Amino acid sequence: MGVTVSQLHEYLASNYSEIKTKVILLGLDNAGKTTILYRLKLNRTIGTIPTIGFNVETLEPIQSMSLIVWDLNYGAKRKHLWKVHFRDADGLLFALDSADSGRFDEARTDLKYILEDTDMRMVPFVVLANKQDIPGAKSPSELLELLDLEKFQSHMMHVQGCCAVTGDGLMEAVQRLVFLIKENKRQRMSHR
Ligand SMILES: Nc1nc2c(ncn2[C@@H]2O[C@H](COP(=O)(O)OP(=O)(O)OP(=O)(O)O)[C@@H](O)[C@H]2O)c(=O)[nH]1
Ligand SMILES: [Mg+2]
Repeated sequence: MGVTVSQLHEYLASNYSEIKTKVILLGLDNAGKTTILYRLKLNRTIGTIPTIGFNVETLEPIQSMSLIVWDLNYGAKRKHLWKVHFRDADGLLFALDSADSGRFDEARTDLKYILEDTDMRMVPFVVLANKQDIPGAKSPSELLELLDLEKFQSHMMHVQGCCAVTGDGLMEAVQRLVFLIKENKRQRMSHR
């Protein structure tokens, strides 16, 4: 996109005041969602057990801005319960285990299911290409191709490499998402 992280930060800080934004954090089980959420919230790695239900935390990626992040896992058979959260979502973080290529098709199917929901039609998303520390992990550009992400053209999107254990790439991912949410809102307003 040709924008540096510090430029993004400056831009966002100057354009937000007291806005509460809702973000849903989805992805296959074991992708690292809960580790990501608490690395962002606490700046440390917590020991996790598989989530049953959800975790929700408020993040403040920039001053005067609250990001309410919902980390959801209702189980493979209860994905329809995600829909409750789609209605008022401003953005999606989709976590992926970049080293688990055996499950990329499954991950893409879930992403398609989410993005094709009527309530998610205009919602921007960032793919968190997590576990970049694991040897053999696919890079963001490889994942763009392997998951055929450019097919989701009706959504503003970005793929961000990250590692929840060290925190590398996570703040960039959040800032990218906030940027896309803002751009999306601005474009929709100008089309009215
Ligand atoms: N090496 C490595 N391991 C990670 C990373 N992120 C998460 N993990 C590990 O992956 C496992 C699953 O992490 P969770 O955060 O529980 O995954 P989740 O997506 O919340 O899983 P569910 O709650 O079952 O949906 C844990 O053992 C984490 O420590 C990472 O970036 N690198
Ligand atoms: Mg979890």
